Amino acid sequence: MDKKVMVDLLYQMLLIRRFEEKAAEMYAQGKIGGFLHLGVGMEASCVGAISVLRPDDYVIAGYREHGHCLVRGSDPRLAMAELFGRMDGLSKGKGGSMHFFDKERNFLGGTGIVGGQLPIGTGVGFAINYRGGDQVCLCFFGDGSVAQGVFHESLNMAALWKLPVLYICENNLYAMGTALSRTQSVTDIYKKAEAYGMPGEQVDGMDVLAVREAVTRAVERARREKIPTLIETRTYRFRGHSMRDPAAALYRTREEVEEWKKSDPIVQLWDRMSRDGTVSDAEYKEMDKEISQVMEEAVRFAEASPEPPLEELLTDVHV
Ligand SMILES: Cc1ncc(C[n+]2csc(CCOP(=O)(O)OP(=O)(O)O)c2C)c(N)n1
Ligand SMILES: [Mg+2]
Repeated sequence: MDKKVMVDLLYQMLLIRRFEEKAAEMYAQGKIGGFLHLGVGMEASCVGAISVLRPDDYVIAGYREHGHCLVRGSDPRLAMAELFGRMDGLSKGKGGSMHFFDKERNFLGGTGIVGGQLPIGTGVGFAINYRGGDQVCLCFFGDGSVAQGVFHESLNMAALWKLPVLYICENNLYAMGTALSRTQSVTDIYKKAEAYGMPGEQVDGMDVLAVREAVTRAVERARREKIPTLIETRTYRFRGHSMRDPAAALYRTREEVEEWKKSDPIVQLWDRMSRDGTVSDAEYKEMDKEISQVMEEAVRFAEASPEPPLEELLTDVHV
């Protein structure tokens, strides 16, 4: 693979990791209120998938969406300001962690309702066809969404109406504190595609190159032939469900977490690239330093941004 692409994938994953580590730090200092769900450990899934897209394609995701938005190209300063609840944030500081939105980048959220993005993503696919476009929509959701009726309704309609949508289930094996095996009779999510007559594929969600490859094939199918696909990325969150679940020790063992950390997607790609001589130690350190500066600047920007004024209270509100 082209060196530039690999370096970019590494950069994007590290950018997301450092953004979220900084967010956790700011949350601990009381600078971020409300919910904060981090995807530390899951970066390969959104980076591998979204790196395939054209700028005019669409992305929609759930509430663990910081990475999806950043890899789409949103400004980390605006993202941090959103977490801080400030006026210059991606959603004018009124959405917070779960409601990032970036119209210019066709990033359609940030959804707090589990599975809420599935019918919306399906509608985006319908709109693309209706307008005669050749864009695709990547619709990301967690394994917890699969138990929702909208998952099944959406897949059925997408296959029936030939919608250019990729349904990407980021299967991190837990929905809050509930293991997937306690709620699903079939835990290989990709197999559910078969019931709706669309291709289904499971991919190692800790391997950014594997995700990119699978998504490249599915995007081509959606763009050229209007065939939707269900992709299951097997992944893991290294931290708790949200910042309110820091230990995550009650529903999974420490050993399990440590085992998954061995396949950290950033370390994996970095190991591979350093073995191949694609990136030197010095280049990696330089990249990390540059990203750390981006995060410092993002925090400065967020702190300097004002809170939304009272007049904004009822703007952009859908009733
Ligand atoms: C419709 C609905 N039901 C319940 C909740 C509460 N809730 C928030 S997160 C969550 C778990 C979802 O897990 P999953 O889809 O696997 O995503 P993950 O947190 O693992 O990324 C639940 C049940 C909600 N937000 N929306
Ligand atoms: Mg989950």
